Amino acid sequence: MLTLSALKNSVITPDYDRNRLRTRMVHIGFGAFHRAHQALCADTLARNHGSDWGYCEINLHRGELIHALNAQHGLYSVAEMAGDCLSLRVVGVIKQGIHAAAAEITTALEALCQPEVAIVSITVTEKGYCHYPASGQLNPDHPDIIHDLANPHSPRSLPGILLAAIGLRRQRGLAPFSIMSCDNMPENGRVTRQVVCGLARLQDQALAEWISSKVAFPSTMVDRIVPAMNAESHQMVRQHLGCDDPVAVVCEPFFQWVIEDNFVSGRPCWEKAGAQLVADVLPYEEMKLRMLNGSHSFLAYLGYLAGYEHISDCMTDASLRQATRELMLAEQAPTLKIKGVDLTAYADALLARYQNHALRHRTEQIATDGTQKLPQRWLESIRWHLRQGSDFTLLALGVAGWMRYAGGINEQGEKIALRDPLAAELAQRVASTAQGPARVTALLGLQAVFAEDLPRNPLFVARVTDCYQQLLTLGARQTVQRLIQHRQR
Ligand code: NAI
Ligand code: CS2
Repeated sequence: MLTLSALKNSVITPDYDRNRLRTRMVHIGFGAFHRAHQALCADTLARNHGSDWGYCEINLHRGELIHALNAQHGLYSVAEMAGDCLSLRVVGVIKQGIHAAAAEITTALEALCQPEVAIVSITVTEKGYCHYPASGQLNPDHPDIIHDLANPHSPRSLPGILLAAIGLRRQRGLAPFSIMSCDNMPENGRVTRQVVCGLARLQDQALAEWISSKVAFPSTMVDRIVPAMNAESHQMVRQHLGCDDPVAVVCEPFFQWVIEDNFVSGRPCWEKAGAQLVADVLPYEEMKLRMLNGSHSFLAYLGYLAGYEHISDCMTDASLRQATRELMLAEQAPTLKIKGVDLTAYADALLARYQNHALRHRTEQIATDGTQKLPQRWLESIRWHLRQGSDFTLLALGVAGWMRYAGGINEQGEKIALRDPLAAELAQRVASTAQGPARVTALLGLQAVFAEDLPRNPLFVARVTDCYQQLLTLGARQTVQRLIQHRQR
């Protein structure tokens, strides 16, 4: 357990008065990313700028981390690693943690209804929004939404808990809060508004209208690579920290946060800690989602199939590295609207970040939840190319790589531990088809992912099928190698 007295001298600790902090922000989704990003940013503000913006943390699902956090009085450590250089810091801005499983749901709702709460931020992964990934609209058939419609006062979904809290605040005459998604989706504010208002419309039209006029849903672009912790990274942190910290995270030094400046009840001066406050986040979100996350997913599927365990291992393969660079510059960059950013320099900086071997970022981790990620990372770009009549071979290869991965058996004939909210549907489509064009057609039939247009586009279907067949006959490593050699001729 982390205690300040056990720490090594080199560790930076909160040197501000923690009692001065007020719980003005509630965060839902106390995962690795939030600990190394938004919470760290609030810590910088408290440390260097006298900010009193503190956090209450809510986890809707797993409770272990929340219990460990509370046992440490809200303290935990963040290790920034660049190659072999490490710096460790203890974050002190968290005042309380709540695990909102059924028994504690009232506590969670009360925390959200404290008068001074001005912002609710979110990192619950894409699947937490209970939406259709292709359209960003609420999926009313989602099991958690069905539950929340029947039990609006003890909800278990993100839209359900937000709606219940907003309803209570309105009833009690309290000011609304701003709801800020920090998940990797384009227009994450719009998606959050859609799922909350979508659920409200199914329950209470007047509340839906109140939300539309009173609650702000700022969008954000967030960037920092924060891999899942494992025994090895915990052991490494323990060595440098001086004690165990089950809540610790390891991350890269890079940090970026672009926030739509649209808050109804105030906000911290995040700009003092390096965030950019802008009127329109979408160009930044699209740049990051397509260049970074799009290339990450490409490396996740192709790299995993080629036998690479980590993103940094993929970077040692010259063809895969070159294919990733071309994917970013030839097939993603042209689709972007952002002005004033040197996209070649951005792509090269990403490749340099991917080389950070200290992060041990597993390809299998990034490969999870593919059905929730593909639309924003690849499919919108493919639609752009189809409209322009331009080449999208590498994007098609990415989609084929995901299909090969979703097949559930790797190139060594071993079972893949597929983790995806649509895993059952994927398995059913896989089981009913042999590997080959029929499998491609079956997987393209997932409307929540590919919508109606892409499966009907003969060029798209042909490109993906061709890449899929190559992956079956040549394997991922040789397919990528051949493609790059062919392009260099
Ligand atoms: P994590 O696995 O450490 O944490 C995920 C959090 O989401 C947990 O608190 C979990 O309880 C919650 N969650 C999962 N499924 C849920 C559901 N159906 N409903 C409600 N809550 C649910 O993951 P991590 O690293 O914190 O990433 C979370 C998200 O943050 C990512 O999916 C992404 O959208 C965003 N992000 C992550 C980055 C990273 O490098 N880890 C960087 C940029 C953004
Ligand atoms: C990754 C992201 O897990 C994934 O899908 O692509 O979490 C990525 O590490 C972050 O977005 C980097 O900011």
